[in-house]
Amino acid sequence: MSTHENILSALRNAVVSFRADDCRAAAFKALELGMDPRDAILDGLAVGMEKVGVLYDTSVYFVPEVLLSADALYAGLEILHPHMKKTAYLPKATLIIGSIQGDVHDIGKNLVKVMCDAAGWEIHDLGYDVPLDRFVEKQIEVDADIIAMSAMMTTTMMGMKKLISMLRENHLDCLTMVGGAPVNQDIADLFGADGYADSAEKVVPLGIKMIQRSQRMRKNRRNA
Ligand code: B12
Repeated sequence: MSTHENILSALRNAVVSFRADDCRAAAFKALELGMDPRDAILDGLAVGMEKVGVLYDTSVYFVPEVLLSADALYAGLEILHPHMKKTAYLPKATLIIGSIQGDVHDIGKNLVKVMCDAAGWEIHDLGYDVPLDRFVEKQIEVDADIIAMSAMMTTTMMGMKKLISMLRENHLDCLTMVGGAPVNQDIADLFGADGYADSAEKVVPLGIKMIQRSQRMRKNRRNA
């Protein structure tokens, strides 16, 4: 196995076996060996957490183990995140992000945030269990290009549909992006979202396409 693979597997194992110290050590090793922090986060930490998800779904792990795994993931993320190279993507974007009301799951949302931050975008993170009104208030305050919503439960997912309607009712001209395990493209379309991605690494390319499409539509409307 290559050194690259060894480090990825050390990161994944540290998350799965909830060893925060090992996770920190593997993260430092990744940096020392010049690994792209983005790979270490997405192919190491995030893949480890996906494995934890399977262990939870099959009742091998329960809530305490999952919480400890999340702590290990965050220990590694804290080390890797500041080393991510900022790439000034165009167009520049302002983004509001949060996990929908009733939903405390924030790991996926935080990974999305890390990728957008590395793209040099301005981010307003509202955290988790965010009341729908709070998204609307923040949009009025900062006039973001995109509102990114995360939901990990079928129940909280419905809040996305409501929030999209609330934004339209308030005539707030922003793009909406949805994601999280229970969401898929069909649901995103049904909710009237402007974009959907199934993983954090797809969010920046998706956001760029959404903004460019919306700019083209505005221009066409002006010229019509
Ligand atoms: C970790 C976890 C927890 C942790 C959360 C810790 C935290 N800080 O987030 C704790 C232990 C607190 C927890 C609690 C609960 N959980 Co839980 N949890 C999970 C678990 C095991 C893993 C989720 C995770 O972090 N995955 C790893 C990340 C990296 O993946 P991800 O979140 O999917 O994110 C990726 C993409 O979806 C996408 N993405 C995410 N957000 C966004 C947003 C945008 C805009 C875009 C574009 C993309 C995007 O990018 C991310 C990175 O690539 C899942 C099981 C599973 N298989 O998913 C259950 C799961 C989500 N939990 C579940 C449940 C039911 C609960 C509880 C109700 C359990 C209970 N009985 O108390 C509570 C809910 C509390 C609440 N009100 O929210 C259910 C939901 C079922 C459903 N369909 O409704 C699941 C699916 C488990 C199951 N099979 O039953 N949970």
